Amino acid sequence: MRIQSKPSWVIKESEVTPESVYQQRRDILKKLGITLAALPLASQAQAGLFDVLKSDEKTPDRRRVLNARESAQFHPDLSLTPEDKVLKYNNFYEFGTDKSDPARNAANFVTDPWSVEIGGMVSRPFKLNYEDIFKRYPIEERIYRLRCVEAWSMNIPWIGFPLAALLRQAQPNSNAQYVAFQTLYDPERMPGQASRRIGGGIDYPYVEGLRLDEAMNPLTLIAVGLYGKTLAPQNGAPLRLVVPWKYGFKSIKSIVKITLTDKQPPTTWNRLAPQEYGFYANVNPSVDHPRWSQASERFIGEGNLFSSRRQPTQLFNGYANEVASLYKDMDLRKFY
Ligand SMILES: Nc1nc2c(c(=O)[nH]1)N[C@H]1C(S)=C(S)[C@@H](COP(=O)(O)O)O[C@H]1N2
Ligand SMILES: [Mo]
Repeated sequence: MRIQSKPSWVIKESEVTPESVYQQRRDILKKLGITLAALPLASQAQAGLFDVLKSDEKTPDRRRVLNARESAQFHPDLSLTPEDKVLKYNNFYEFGTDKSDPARNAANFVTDPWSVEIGGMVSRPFKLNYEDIFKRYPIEERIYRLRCVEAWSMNIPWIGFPLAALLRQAQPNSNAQYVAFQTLYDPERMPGQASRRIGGGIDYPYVEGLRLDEAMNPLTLIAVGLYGKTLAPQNGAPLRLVVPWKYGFKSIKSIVKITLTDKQPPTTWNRLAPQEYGFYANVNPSVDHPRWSQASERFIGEGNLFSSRRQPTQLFNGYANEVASLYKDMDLRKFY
């Protein structure tokens, strides 16, 4: 993996960042009590973070405040999508196919207790209980662009930890080349899994996959929160993947299983419409979806959806310096 001396997120966005939005972000984080930035990571992992989670203190929307170290590295100057849009404009077909469905239908989704099984071609398979995440992995805040294949995008302050940390702990063996992910399957708790009408005709559980080198890339995040709090159900509580250089459908929500394998795993959207959605799904302005262009995107920011600004799509969603080398000998039109 090649580490660039100057990552792309250091370069200022071409769009002017409205000062008010930037200031608002700082204020939000302050208000949420994100004050542990000065503490060394190890002591955060041992003390503060877990204590915060153990406390019964919950916000009105049942999310808990997370004390995460703000990472200055990741897009500190991006203007954010307002939190209410991140919470109300979602894709989570287990809770309905309309963008407004998940917020409503997932409101009472119970994610406690929760655990994830890590297994397959590893020497140390293990079961990770949700609460243990905060003891084992230092979490940090990273602002990432999220680019949906439907040509809209958001900038979101995620809280999480690199997937690589978890994979290293499982010790993938030398045959492992891919990582498969699986969402919870429970039709009683996920109405879209019980009804083809509500769930859009997907064969559940929702599954996704990455090549092992993609999974190990330092950008690839397991997110446990956003906007200073634990994830809302509609955003994939209690933990989901975030792969910022790929179309949003790769960022699988509410994960219960992670399996190392030697074969490219099946993925939900590829299985449903292979001509339209590939395994790689790298954001690419010059590889169009068969039914629409990917050259530009609607940025979901302040104001109503129809006034949102159009902006050019960036190759690998703006993360080319960090990930282009993963695909250097590949035809990106063929491996879309
Ligand atoms: N299990 C599951 N994960 C999923 C989806 C889904 O329907 N089910 N939708 C995907 C799509 S298409 C996108 S764009 C993102 C949306 O994430 P957000 O609602 O948090 O913005 O989640 C992805 N993860
Ligand atoms: Mo998407």
